[in-house]
Amino acid sequence: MKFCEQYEIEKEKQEKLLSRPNYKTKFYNGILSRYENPVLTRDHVPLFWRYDLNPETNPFFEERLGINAVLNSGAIYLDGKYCLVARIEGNDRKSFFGVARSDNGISGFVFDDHPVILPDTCPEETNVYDMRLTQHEDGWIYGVFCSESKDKTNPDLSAAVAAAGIVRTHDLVHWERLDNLITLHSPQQRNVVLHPEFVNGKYAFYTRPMDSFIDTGSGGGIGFGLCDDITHAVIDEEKILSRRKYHQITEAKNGECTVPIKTEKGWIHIAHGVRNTAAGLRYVLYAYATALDDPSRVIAEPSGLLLGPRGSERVGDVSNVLFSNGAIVRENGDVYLYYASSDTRVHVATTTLDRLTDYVFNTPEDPGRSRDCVVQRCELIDKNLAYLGK
Ligand code: M1P
Repeated sequence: MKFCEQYEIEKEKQEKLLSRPNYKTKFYNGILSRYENPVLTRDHVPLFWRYDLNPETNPFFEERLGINAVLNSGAIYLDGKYCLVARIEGNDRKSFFGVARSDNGISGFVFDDHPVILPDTCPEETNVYDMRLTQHEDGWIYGVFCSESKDKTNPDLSAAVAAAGIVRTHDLVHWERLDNLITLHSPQQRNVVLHPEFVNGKYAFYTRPMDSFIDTGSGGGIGFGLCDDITHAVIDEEKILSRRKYHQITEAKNGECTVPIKTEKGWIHIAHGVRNTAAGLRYVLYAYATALDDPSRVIAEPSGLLLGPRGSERVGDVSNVLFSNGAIVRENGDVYLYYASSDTRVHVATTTLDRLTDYVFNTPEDPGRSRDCVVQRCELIDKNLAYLGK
């Protein structure tokens, strides 16, 4: 087959993918709707990011710079579009960011012509990923992401250091890089999220203190800290708000996922919890709420997971993982939660502020022991049987 023919075939395949509608599945739990198709995959990445389109320099129409996965995406509604800043992982394992925009939030995401080019202010930085986008009340859109470097103090080739990089923009095109966040008492940070409002006149971050690159070690859970100057952000004290607990979904580690969502009853947080299994780590999403007047004070902790990997979502580059970096809340109360499955592709789940609030404030807490869980369930059963007149 000739070069041009193959290009046309690939182009048509991609156009079909990009114009494919998306529908709710039959999944029901009253809380969230799931959708049939992922909203972003590696096949959404423009052909001209991957192929050399000149037949003279690429006679076999071979992919020159392949893409392995499109995953954990920050999300924001901007200029009438649902925008995702996706983590795109090349075949070379390095991640970078690309902005994809859609008119309806559930399908038709198209990448801008170029990936994001971050100012190169950190020569030691090897990899960047997982940007959370915060529309801050100071007028900027901030992106907080993981900035990863080789741990030069450790000869182990896999030893790395994770820090929180910070950029800001007004248009998702021009980005200003600020200093990486410094947390004085935590050697490593990943999954850092900037709160959208000032707290006591300061910038507030959700952190994830960790002793090493993979293990959180003594890090007790999701932290909260304040800093005066976002351009040279330094956090002294990190207060743990969502704690890891034995035999709960957060036992191995947890981390803030989306920017907290403001509701009349409190800030709703969506986070990920990780536990260990014989098949490796399992990542699920959960929710909790904090007080409007003090976003570091937990006021509701619904039991268990909000969203876990199901069906084909369970398989991918890092199987059994659901991870989120962003949600979009519309003025009418519609909520679009973007999540990646198995570190491979991005999906959307939709709900409303009313449903999410009802879930967070009316789902009972995890009582912590099987015996107490069965008592909790029997209370529900007995209430229902009485209601049904049995
Ligand atoms: O592979 C699952 C996730 O692992 C990391 O998350 P955490 O720091 O909570 O373990 C991140 O690298 C994330 O990107 C990835 O999805």
